[in-house]
Amino acid sequence: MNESVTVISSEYILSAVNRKQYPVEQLPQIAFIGRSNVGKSSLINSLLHRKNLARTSQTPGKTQTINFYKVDLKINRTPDIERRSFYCVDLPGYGYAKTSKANRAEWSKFIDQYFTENDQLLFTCLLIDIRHPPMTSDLAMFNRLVERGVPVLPVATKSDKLGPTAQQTQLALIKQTFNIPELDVLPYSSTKNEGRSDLLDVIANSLLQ
Ligand SMILES: Nc1nc2c(ncn2[C@@H]2O[C@H](COP(=O)(O)OP(=O)(O)O)[C@@H](O)[C@H]2O)c(=O)[nH]1
Ligand SMILES: [Mg+2]
Repeated sequence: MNESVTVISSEYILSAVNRKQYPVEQLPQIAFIGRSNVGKSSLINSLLHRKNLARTSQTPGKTQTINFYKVDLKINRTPDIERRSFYCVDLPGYGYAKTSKANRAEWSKFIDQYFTENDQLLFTCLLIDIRHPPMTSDLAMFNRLVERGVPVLPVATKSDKLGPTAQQTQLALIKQTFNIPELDVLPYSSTKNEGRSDLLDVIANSLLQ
């Protein structure tokens, strides 16, 4: 069997601070969101096999932007080989302890603008650090997405930090907190690229539908 998904190319397109600045070209979108430091930039770099496309560890408090990356995939599903393009959309992180109320409200509006009436959005990866139970802000984000009808794929980052048994315990805990017995949480390690082919498969299936 030769079924695989390959990233042919990826490129940074633009950073937007409002809706008017979103790319003109209409492509399906897959978004990534999570608390700051959850490993979002690392995951995007790992997924796209790029060392430094999404900048890691940006200083908190800097202007928050929505970053669009255009990705071309080769999807090998015997007997067909398909090509598909999409935007990988890097959303600003949440959960800085130091963030003011005003900044939080601003962020909220900004994020809602992205999620509202976005026909191009296929699903959103909600990143949770596998070592910790989801926090209140994660649950709030999850509920916000569900309320807006956005399909969510929970991804447990930094899976290399735990052994197999502890991983299973934490994945179950995430499912329990989000109350999603029917959904799978995808473990991902950006340092080992574990979970990469699974995530590419989910993306490919979604693009082919
Ligand atoms: N061990 C390990 N460390 C990771 C992983 N992903 C991210 N990190 C580390 O976690 C920190 C935050 O990562 P970053 O990608 O900048 O997080 P972001 O703020 O969500 O974009 C950095 O020090 C990364 O090296 C991972 O899969 N495994
Ligand atoms: Mg980052």
